[in-house]
Amino acid sequence: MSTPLPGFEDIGRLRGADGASGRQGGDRRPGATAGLEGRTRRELAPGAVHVPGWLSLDEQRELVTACREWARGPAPIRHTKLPRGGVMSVQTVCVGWHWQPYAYSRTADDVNGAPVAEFPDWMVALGRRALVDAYQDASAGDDYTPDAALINFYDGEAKLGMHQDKEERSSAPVVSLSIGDTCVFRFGNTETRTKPYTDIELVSGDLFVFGGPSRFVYHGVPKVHPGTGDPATGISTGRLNITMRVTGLS
Ligand SMILES: O=C(O)CCC(=O)C(=O)O
Repeated sequence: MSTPLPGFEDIGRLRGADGASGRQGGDRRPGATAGLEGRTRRELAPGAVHVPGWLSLDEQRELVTACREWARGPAPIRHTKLPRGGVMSVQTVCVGWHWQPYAYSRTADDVNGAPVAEFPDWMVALGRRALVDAYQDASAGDDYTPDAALINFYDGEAKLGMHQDKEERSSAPVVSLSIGDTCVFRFGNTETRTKPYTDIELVSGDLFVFGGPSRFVYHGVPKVHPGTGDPATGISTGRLNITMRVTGLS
């Protein structure tokens, strides 16, 4: 078993090949439904699409490895402090641009002032492929160049309140990838934090895209189901979520 990285112990532990539970196994490529019968692509609202089982197990493992590196720093993962004194239960590290309530910057000024890690080309490619598959349109990703990602880690108690992603100066879609424990994802409306909303389960490997008329919908994570993830992803406990965005900043 790998040694947890300093300061990153609570983001689960990487397990070696012998640690694979096999619970998830099978073909996890886009469109595959191994062990997850009935979970198929669904458009929740115009522009908002859930694609279950989109990431293969290998892709999830690779993303976990990359996120673990980013979480180490130079601007390490942290519980974000809110302007009124609260602290988010979710832990977040950023790539490309650093987000702090409620703006983006190139340095992590509310952490240690370090420059944010560069947004890698492979993640741009992943974001483009996500749009093609979510929207079932071969050209949907052509103009999509995400330049910021927020990487959130949820332990069994963490939640994320209803909010809009609106610090970006672009209305390009948000691409969301989930790894680890299953959560309840609440997808609401553009007007209020309250009903009407739809609760869906996001399972490890799921893709969720919200763009077009759904881009500024309030959304949140009211519940994580501890112990539901597959340690073979590289996360033995907890949930990782990666949202890619286009900031529209230069
Ligand atoms: O964890 C999730 O699924 C949602 C994350 C989110 O809403 C955000 O980072 O703004």
